[in-house]
Amino acid sequence: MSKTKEQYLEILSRFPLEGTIGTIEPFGNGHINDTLKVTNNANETLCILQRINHQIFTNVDMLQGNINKVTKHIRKKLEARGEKDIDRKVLTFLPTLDGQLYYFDGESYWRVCLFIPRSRSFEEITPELSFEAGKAFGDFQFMLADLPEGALGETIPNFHNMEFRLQQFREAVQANAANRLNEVQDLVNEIEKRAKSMCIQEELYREGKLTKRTNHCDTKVNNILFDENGKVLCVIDLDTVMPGFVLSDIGDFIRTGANAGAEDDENLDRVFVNMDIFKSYTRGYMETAKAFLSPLEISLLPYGGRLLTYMQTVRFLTDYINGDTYYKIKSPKHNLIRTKAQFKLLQSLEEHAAEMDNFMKEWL
Ligand code: ADP
Ligand code: GN1
Ligand code: MG
Repeated sequence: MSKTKEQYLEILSRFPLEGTIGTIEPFGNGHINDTLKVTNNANETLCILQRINHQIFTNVDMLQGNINKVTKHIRKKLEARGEKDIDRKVLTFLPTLDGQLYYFDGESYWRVCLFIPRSRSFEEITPELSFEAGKAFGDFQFMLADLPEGALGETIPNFHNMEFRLQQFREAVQANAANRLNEVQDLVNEIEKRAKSMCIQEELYREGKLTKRTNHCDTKVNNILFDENGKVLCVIDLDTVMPGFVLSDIGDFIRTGANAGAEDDENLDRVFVNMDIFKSYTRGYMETAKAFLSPLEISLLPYGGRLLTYMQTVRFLTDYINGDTYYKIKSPKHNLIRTKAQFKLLQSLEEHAAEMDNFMKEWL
């Protein structure tokens, strides 16, 4: 539900913004929150205004508390390294005039963060940029690795827990709420065929062989801001930064960045893994992440790409079977189209598994 300009102005008046507001327009391609770009009357971008989807992020205090801790922690690390231009290298959220981390208007929850000038994000990426993105996501995990256990809450409990996602999927299949099961039975079978082999992380965790780390958990290509020279400025979209399994942050980038097609491509011939992107992202990621990864984690990195692609296939199909209750959709079959595209990518990743494992030998 979009608001009138007067309503947005009323929301923005709760935050310490200077100057006169010009335009307020939708921005980005997110599937969950509503993101708006706000300019001043000189047409300079001032800030990003977001309506938090509180059906999904039910604990907004925890959510904004996490983001506050993460951005402060990263800022301190950058200061200690003597970095320059820090305001473009970490997000700055503005507290409201009465000192809160968000504003509740009686209906929705709003937050404002400063716009990072001369920055851009990409939906598709080159090998050069993906090397930089890999370094940035590895460094992001590295900078947060010393946050004390329990510092961050799980904003969405079991967010990347594959056993839990399969349980939700099976409940959806059982209920068949939108009466769509017949149409997707083949895909359901393909998911069940792979189910056990996709829950390795949870098993290794129970056996004490894998620990949890602080992850970004949404390392899509468009969640990184680059400067005009192709250098990474900043990792953004921090809603899902939380403790979890390490494969999330390489896996989701492979799923989005190394896909030659789009996440929702209807032309499945376009959807396959781009090995150059996989290799350059992994090289970049290993440059910063090898400092903390265990040999087991390193050996599992290509599996991470398959896992996150499988998980997204399961999540899109679950939502389609449920009647589209979670992701924003642009057409009635959007979640089914997304499912098919993700499944095609998964098959391509499976075909390249041995080649990817072989590539990891350099670090093992
Ligand atoms: P969503 O949940 O909608 O994906 P994001 O926080 O990822 O929300 O923002 C959507 C897009 O807006 C990003 O891909 C990026 O291009 C742009 N963006 C977000 N925050 C900023 C910022 N602080 N400065 C500049 N651009 C931003
Ligand atoms: C959602 O908000 P956005 O579009 O960056 C989702 C991710 C999915 C992604 C699929 C909180 O991310 O987990 O991987 O869509 N975020 C949440 O594109 O569910
Ligand atoms: Mg985003």
